[in-house]
Amino acid sequence: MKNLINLVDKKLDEYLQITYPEEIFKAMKYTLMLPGKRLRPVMCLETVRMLNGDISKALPTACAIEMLHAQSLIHDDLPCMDNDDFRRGKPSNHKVFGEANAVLAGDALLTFAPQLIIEKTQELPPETVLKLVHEYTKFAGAYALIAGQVVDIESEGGKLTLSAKETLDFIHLNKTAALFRLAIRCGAIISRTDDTVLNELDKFAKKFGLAFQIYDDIMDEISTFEELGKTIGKDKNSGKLTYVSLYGLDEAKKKFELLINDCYAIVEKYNSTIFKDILNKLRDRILGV
Ligand code: GRG
Repeated sequence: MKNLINLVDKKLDEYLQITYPEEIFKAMKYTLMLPGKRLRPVMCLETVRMLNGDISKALPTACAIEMLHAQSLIHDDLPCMDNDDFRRGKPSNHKVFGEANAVLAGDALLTFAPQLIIEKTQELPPETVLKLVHEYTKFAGAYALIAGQVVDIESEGGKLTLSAKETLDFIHLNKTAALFRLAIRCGAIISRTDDTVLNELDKFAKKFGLAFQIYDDIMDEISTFEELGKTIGKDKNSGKLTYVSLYGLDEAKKKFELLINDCYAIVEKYNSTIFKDILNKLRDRILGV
């Protein structure tokens, strides 16, 4: 896992070159290069490895997905969205570079990412590269990531069109699971796997995404700034719709456990210590086993 994280960090730094006007590239690199868990690019690369593909062909895509993730964090922290002053243990992007540059840095990461997939992917047929860019645009856009954020903002204002449970699942399938789906689906596409495997891994990614969001919601209650690198207890204080606020801590833990067990059952069929390690880390932190 550590080797894959180091490889991703090295390639992120290499792909994103600073040039004139330096300020925008510095803002893009600031949040991108802060130490995140790199779960999405690692999952993309590990999917390729476990399906016997060549991870060098997946590096541009894995890094592009981390860029999209960084973009979503930068925009999510803006005063007009979640208004968070800290991210990855440091002041948020707009606190360092100002709001205008933070908006532009997010836009620039969002658009540079597919450019990277197109320019740097080697030894894959053009149809495969087109499929990867298609997946990227599908999951980044208004039918997934943006939809999740819109409904999240609406729900904070008390505007619910669906039931609270349906709203919460909609938000997190789109806001959180979408990028795990993107990462794993791209890994499967690069490995030229068949649709049965792709669909099974996609099912894993959806369940993992929901489990990860419940983990994130529970951590907002039980963790510290030092561990998470962002403001703690914000969801509770702002009356946000979360798995903990809707179901309570114990029920949220039970939901997490069911989802994570489903994830283990799928991963069991594949030979991946990295996926198991990720599941173990989340499970142990929440359930303490
Ligand atoms: C695509 C134009 C466009 C906008 C994006 C702002 C936004 C719309 C969406 C917000 C998505 C968001 C911030 C979801 C939260 C998902 C989540 C649980 C993030 C934390 O992920 P970790 O813990 O973070 O993997 P690190 O820092 O470790 O990478």
